[in-house]
Amino acid sequence: MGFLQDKRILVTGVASHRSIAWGCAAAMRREGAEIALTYQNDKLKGRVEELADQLDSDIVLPLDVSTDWQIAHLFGTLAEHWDGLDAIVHSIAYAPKQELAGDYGEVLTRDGFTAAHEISSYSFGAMAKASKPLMAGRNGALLTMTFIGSVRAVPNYNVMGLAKASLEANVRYLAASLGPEGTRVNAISSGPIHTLAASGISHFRSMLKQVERHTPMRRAVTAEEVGNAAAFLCSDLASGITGDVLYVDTGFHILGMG
Ligand code: 0WE
Repeated sequence: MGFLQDKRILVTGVASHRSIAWGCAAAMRREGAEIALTYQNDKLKGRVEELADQLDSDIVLPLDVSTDWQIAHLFGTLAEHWDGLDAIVHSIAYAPKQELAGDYGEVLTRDGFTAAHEISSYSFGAMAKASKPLMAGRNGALLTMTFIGSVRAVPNYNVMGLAKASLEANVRYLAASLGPEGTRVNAISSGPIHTLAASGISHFRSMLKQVERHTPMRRAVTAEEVGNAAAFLCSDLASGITGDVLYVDTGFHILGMG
């Protein structure tokens, strides 16, 4: 029996079989969870439905986090399928592409800042709030994905770094808020992974190569490895862990000069 047997878990952010969210959903299914997936737009719908099929799931719902009514609608529809929800994986981020290349002080705009924070951080709190009726009182878990650019100045990561810092603060405030309900809230800080989202980023490949050369384990982390840690954090095995950021990055964050 898997360690997520009989858990119902909503996974957002699946765009392809390389997605971190897919690594999470697959690991969670392997451990016995029932999975529901969301897709961001009609272009991704068919692909996500095929992936859901591989998880024996037919709960595939639209979610674009840029409006509150879509978030409300998601949990309304989910409640027609499930009478409760045990965990949510939030694997959603966005900044305008032109703000993820070049010098921070040159490429920053008000609109880019707003979009990055709204889509990448606010959406996590909004989902936590909207899911409360389904999640309260069942030892639930919320999980989001962050990156070391939240706490270090990573070249080109720019305004996404600010948004991830906000997201990590969101994890702590939500953990304090929802702890009394029995809901735990955590983040995984993943090392860089070559996903569909990453392929839209200039210099990503050279940065990945550099991490592979220097990180203690001399290789990039995989979506499967992030998925295994995600499955653990959403399970009762992690019942004493909340408000925290777990680095799943083949050790990169422990390095100093060298
Ligand atoms: O958080 C991220 C990137 C998320 C992301 C990706 C895109 C691509 C397409 C956010 N917004 C957009 N906007 C788009 O238009 N990562 C942790 C991956 C990443 O992105 C970087 C990285 C790493 C690592 C950008 C610059 C430098 C390093």
